[in-house]
Amino acid sequence: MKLDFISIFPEFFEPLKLSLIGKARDKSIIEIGVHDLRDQAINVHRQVDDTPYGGGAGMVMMPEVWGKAIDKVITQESELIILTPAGQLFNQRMAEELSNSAHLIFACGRYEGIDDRVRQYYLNEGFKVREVSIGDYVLNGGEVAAIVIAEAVSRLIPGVLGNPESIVDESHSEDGYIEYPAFTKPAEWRGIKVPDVLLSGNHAEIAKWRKSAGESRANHNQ
Ligand code: JBZ
Repeated sequence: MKLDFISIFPEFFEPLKLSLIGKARDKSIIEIGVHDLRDQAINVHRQVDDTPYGGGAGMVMMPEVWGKAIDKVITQESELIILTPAGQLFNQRMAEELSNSAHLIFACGRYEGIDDRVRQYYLNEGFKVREVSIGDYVLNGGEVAAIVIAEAVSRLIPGVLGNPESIVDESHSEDGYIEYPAFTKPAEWRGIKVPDVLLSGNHAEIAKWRKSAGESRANHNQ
């Protein structure tokens, strides 16, 4: 899978050199491209934003600049992901869908967003386009959101995770499923004991306890 990130802050993507994603890049399971939007500016000021038609606060990112940047990386197999707080909420089901894609392009906006004609244009040209948000809170731009999505998606690609079994059992692997709490040694810490059943060796009882503990954890986190 190829992942391209377009942003005015390419340095935001340095963490993708680390850990499992870094290793997957070394193994060529995933390929990552980071592109400075400002390299596609159309004037000497290297301007990427302008005042909104209709007035109001903030600036809007210019369609000509985004069009040039996207045209450089897009192909018939690309999916264009525009990060915006107005987008569809990202979840594990969307991560699974996106993990089947050969090429994801993350358009990371700042300011009040990207001129909507960019979305309209690539949709009209027949490309897969989605507006996505990672949650109901305010961020300064799409970069952190894009990294969240890239991590959730890339760990679903065969060969990225050390132990692929963990994928099927973990929280959110099915809608509403929350994993049971975990314990390791010592059996008592600061006066708090590990539940006896987990030390019993009775695997049927352990499975029962874990199911119930996962359900109550899901409930108290509501
Ligand atoms: C997001 C226009 O740039 C932004 C600004 C905030 C923002 C995003 C993009 S994506 N917040 C979110 O997913 O919450």
